[in-house]
Amino acid sequence: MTPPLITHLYTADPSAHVFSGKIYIYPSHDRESDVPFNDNGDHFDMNDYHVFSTTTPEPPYDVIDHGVVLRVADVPWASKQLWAPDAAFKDGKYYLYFPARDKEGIFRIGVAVGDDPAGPFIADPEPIPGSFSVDPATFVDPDSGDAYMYFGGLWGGQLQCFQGATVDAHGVPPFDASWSGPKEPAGEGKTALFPKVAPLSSDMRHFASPAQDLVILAPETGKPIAADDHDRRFFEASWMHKRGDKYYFSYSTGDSHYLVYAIGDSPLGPFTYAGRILEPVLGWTTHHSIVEFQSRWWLFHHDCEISKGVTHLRNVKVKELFYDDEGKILPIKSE
Ligand code: FUB
Repeated sequence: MTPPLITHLYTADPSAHVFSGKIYIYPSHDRESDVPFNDNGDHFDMNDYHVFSTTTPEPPYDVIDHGVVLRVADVPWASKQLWAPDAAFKDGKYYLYFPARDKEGIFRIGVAVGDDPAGPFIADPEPIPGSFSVDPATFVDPDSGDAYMYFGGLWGGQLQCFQGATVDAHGVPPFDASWSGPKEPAGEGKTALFPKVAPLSSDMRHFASPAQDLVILAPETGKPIAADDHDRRFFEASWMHKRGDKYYFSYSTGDSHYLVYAIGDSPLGPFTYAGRILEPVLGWTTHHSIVEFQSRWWLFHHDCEISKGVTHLRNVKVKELFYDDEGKILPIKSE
């Protein structure tokens, strides 16, 4: 069994990046709460972020906790629920991206800026215009230097609440509260909802153009994944990495509990579903990142080993990831 990487706090949703020759991990900081469990994830009531770093993804780990780098109280527009964050580096600055509910209870995505990968980070006073839902994952293309944000999460993450045909000045449909709760498109002939992608502007604090669907195709039909295909449809936990000239978009299937991936030739898609990365783990959620370190590839993810299965009290783990000769990820079968 892979040992937890961090044991003195509950941590989840690890976004790992190599900055200055070290692995920095930007996870959610889970905590006990008295909010009742529900399908909306209200019990995931996190209120700050820590940053961690390590020089080895193999035991014995040497993880450093750099302490609290941002609190919900430091974010002028946010009310609660600091969910899965990510980070990026560009032109000498580090950017921490994070979802939180705004004062109206709607999830938006914020950015906080710092001079060091270990923080601290100062939050912009407003969420990123045109952002909504949860789970931002930022990808800076190692070849072009272009930056993109991928985001979205169903049910508690509210992605299904933004389906209208009309849009505001930022290209975002109005929030439709009638889709709140465990709802999503379903039925014969219906297409799944897709994650969103937006190119980031050169200041890394705005979308250069409105977010668009990142379409995921079924390999056997070449058509978009069907809404009822819960073993393969996008639910949450976007991540992008590039290996060779191929782009790999990976994600969680939510209520079927897989980590899966799709391959494409452009960061904007389309992507074709390519298979599973990780089977269900202990706990409801599964969420990850994939990073190359010293010419080997690593899957950071979480499960609920330390809390013995309490869904909102999770712990980060890391496993080596292998590819076959055709560039397909070899699925990790079990612990
Ligand atoms: O940590 C809160 C939520 O749980 C994340 O935003 C989801 O991806 C799931 O891991």
